[in-house]
Amino acid sequence: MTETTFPRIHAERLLASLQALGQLGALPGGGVNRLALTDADRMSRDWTVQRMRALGMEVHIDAIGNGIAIYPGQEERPPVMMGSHIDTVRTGGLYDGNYGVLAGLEVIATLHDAGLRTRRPLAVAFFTNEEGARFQPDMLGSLVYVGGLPLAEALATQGIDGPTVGEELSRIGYAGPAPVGMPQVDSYVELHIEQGPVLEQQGKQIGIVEGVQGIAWTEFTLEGVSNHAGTTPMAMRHDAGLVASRIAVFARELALRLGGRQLATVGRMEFRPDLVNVVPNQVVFTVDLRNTDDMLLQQAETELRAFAAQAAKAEGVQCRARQLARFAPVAFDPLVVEQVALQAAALGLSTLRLPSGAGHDAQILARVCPAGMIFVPSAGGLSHNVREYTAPQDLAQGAQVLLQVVWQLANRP
Ligand code: HGY
Ligand code: MN
Ligand code: MN
Repeated sequence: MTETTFPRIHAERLLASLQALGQLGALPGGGVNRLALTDADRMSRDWTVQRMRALGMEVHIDAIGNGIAIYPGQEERPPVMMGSHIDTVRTGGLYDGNYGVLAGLEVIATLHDAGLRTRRPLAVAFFTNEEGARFQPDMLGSLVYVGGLPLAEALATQGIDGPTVGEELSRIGYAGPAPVGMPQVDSYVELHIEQGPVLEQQGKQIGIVEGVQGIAWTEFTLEGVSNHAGTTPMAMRHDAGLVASRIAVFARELALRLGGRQLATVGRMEFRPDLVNVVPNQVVFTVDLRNTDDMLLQQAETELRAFAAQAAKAEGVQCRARQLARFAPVAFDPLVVEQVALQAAALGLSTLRLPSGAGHDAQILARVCPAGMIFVPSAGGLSHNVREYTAPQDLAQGAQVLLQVVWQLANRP
């Protein structure tokens, strides 16, 4: 097919579906709170499964709650899969994850309306707990799907609010009957907002994503001695709060000192007993380190843990570190990357090749099949923020590139 004969996606239908899904877990002032396996996530799953079935797709829910819908092809072969996630962070937007799943369904609807079938079947998936906000690690559902995390271990994972993945999956009715890892896929294409400022700053319409940077999440637990804020001399304190603060400052300074693409974020920090007049005896907090260079990422991890141990010792505080997630940098397959470049060019869209700063299910699927991603610009580079926004034209263009990429992949010899 040349670009003049590809069916065109229906932009209005895609935009309307994003708005409709965005109502599930909607926050009063805008944005979405749909933490994995909450009731809001259940509602979004129900809504998405209903749309998959309305397109005549066969829907499978597997034992970790991944939803995989199949649009049969002319031949019985492994499908070309599109997908992403529909769980969000606590202050999420309409597009992170949701856009990739709904654009996949828009591709199916467009082909269905045109009465078109590809040689290989097509699949659209939503993966459980991509965000890793409530349960760690992130990309948990796709990791189980590719055999990177045993199902039992994933189900036993306890969330930051108490219940385990298994308990919550059962509670919301998404502990599915399908075996994990099925169907095996031919290739995987994930359409996603960039979530960063690069495409917008460079005035580019499509990101040709070459890979994903490395991610290392560590949880620190510091145990000091609670004491009276008014009677305890400074020299007698074992202040877990002080040590946590020093480590947080060190993490920022470490990223600035290493420079390049090194990133460091302290996103969670819980003091106990968390009272104005008590020297905290315990602090639990997280450090998120990222880098496209795995050697530098490992150096950052080593320096961080060494500093944490030394700062805790100096204050007479115990320090425990627990790895919550670690993913090495991933390079996507040229089969997919070059198809994204070809189809974006065929549509006359300006492009930029770049790595992904955010983690995605595509980096996990890349372990079992050729995988790649398509980015569209994020206004102001904002994401994981209720003001997350991508212009309708960009959303539509990205979905059209997705349609053409999967069409070529699914019809190749
Ligand atoms: O943390 C990430 O990069 C992704 O949003 N889970
Ligand atoms: Mn995402
Ligand atoms: Mn995200």
